[in-house]
Amino acid sequence: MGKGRILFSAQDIDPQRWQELLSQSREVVLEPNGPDDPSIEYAVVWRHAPGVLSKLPNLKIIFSIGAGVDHVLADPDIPHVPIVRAVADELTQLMTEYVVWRVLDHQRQGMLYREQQTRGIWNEPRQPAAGAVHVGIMGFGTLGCDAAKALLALGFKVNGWSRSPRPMAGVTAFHGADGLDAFLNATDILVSLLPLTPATRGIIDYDLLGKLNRGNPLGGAVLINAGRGQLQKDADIVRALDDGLIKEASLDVFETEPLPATSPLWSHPKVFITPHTAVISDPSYLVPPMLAQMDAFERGEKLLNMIDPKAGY
Ligand code: NDP
Ligand code: OXD
Repeated sequence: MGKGRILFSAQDIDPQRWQELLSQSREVVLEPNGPDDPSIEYAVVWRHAPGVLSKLPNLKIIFSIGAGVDHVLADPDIPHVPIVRAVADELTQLMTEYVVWRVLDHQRQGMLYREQQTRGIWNEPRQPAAGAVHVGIMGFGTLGCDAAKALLALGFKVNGWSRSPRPMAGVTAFHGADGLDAFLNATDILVSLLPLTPATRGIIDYDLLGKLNRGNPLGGAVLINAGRGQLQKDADIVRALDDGLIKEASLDVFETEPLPATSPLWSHPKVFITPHTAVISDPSYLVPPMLAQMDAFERGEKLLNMIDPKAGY
């Protein structure tokens, strides 16, 4: 019998390179061969067409092209098969680079320098040492822990917030709803690396931003969100900036993507925008572990990086 076929179903992603790499080991299709195609055993997806997976009678595993699986679980007819999320050292490294880049830019007053340059101003702003700045990482999982290590190596003070206790040497750890306020009060720069789940949707609102430590050596609190856009309320971020609850924000993700042309975030002088590119999921580092997991699964081995559908991540 041949190896199980793979359905590749992804919106806004050119399938060509994915197909090329996946098909080195197994046959890949972009459409099932009829609604009940029994030959498809695996699906590799990014915002797949809702309903397409539930019709496949022999589907064994769903692989998410993203580390976040909210796009998979958004399908109300998702079949009861294991869902494996994207985890790769290269992906983690890219996110750590993004976090370090943005934290350093805020700590070293990059926005102020850029503004001064446009006006030809030679002025030496206040630049607190890394050791005087507390970075709070909200979502202390694969990506959050790696970013924390890099920030600690640069001398920043690091706080972590997770659902369950996640102790790490050098990090002040907080967890659960009960630990959230203490975590925020101790945080000058908030980095969000949370997954989008029913428990985290809309969590970054005006009230939360008001709990950050704004009396800090940076001269105000900062938000960096590279988790998911629907964790945040875009309008609350604008209001928090205008009311002085936070002084600056770096946003990679937005409630609606692409960010609508009418959004006030585009032109806000205290907002730095990247278009959901903190990490670009490249098939060259995601396909090899996917194919290896398919083979391992067929040998009866345990799957890695499976999500808990009840928790939503
Ligand atoms: P992980 O699953 O490894 O980590 C998630 C972390 O969030 C864990 O620490 C978890 O707690 C915590 N968490 C989840 N729910 C809650 C909650 N209700 N309260 C408190 N903490 C919670 O995920 P990754 O680190 O791999 O990825 C994180 C997210 O980053 C992805 O889900 C995705 O949305 C986003 N992402 C964005 C990218 C981009 O380009 N902008 C690229 C890649 C990922 P616990 O440790 O207790 O389980
Ligand atoms: C991810 C993403 O979840 O790219 O991996 O957003």
